[in-house]
Amino acid sequence: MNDSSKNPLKVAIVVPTYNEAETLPVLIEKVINQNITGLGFVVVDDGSPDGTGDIADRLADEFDGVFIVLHREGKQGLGTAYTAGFQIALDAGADRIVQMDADLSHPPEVLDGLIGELGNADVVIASRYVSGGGVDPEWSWGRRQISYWGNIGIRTILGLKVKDTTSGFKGFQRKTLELIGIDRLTLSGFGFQAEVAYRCQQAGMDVIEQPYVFMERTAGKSKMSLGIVVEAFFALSWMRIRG
Ligand SMILES: Nc1nc2c(ncn2[C@@H]2O[C@H](COP(=O)(O)OP(=O)(O)OP(=O)(O)O)[C@@H](O)[C@H]2O)c(=O)[nH]1
Ligand SMILES: [Mg+2]
Repeated sequence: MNDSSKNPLKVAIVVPTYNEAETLPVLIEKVINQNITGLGFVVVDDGSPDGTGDIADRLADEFDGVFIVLHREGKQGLGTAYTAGFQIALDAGADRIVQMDADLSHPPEVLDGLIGELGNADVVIASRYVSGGGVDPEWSWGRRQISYWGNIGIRTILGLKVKDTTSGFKGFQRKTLELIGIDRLTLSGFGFQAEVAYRCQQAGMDVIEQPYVFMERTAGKSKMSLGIVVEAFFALSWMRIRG
């Protein structure tokens, strides 16, 4: 952690990592290059065997501002990584909190607009499924169909207004995370993203979607698994029934 009083924290970028040694430094550099006022980082690493945690510590030492690295023991899932990271960002005093993956699927160039829109909304979701958004042109027809229809399925199950229900690229005003109660979020994997969108809608938050083009990871490995898909389907259905 490098806590500089010269650069007080306003915008915290929360990044969960598991074996992202190649992409994390690139992501951090690209985000820094966006020249965001009051920028800080929270990285939550689950003891990545490839040394991502050490790389995060080095990046934190080099950064002139708030950069907190949480080291957890063993892979504990995306959901708890995010909730732990959100809590750290709130405790550090961030006004705006942005969640992003480490694998460069989420283009940092979108950040400026996304953070700016947080002046007009409680939540801004970077979205593949609004005009101007999209997915990697290299994606096969089959992959596009799975993503598109999976997303429609989740929208229907949860009755969500938001178009991109599983986007992991979102910005929140501080009060939004305080209101939805991050300690009651339970899912991991992409189900977590839909759960957050659902809790925001339930809490009556103003949600804006801003287009972006999702790019496939070019390094490292996906942590997506059948277990995550099954969890999302059953847990989200149960969530809707229970309310
Ligand atoms: N700390 C932590 N981070 C995780 C865990 N699982 C995934 N991540 C991170 O969460 C982000 C999203 O994970 P991905 O594997 O890219 O999952 P995805 O984007 O749904 O799947 P792809 O589209 O295949 O990339 C990445 O930055 C991962 O390193 C975990 O158990 N713990
Ligand atoms: Mg990914």
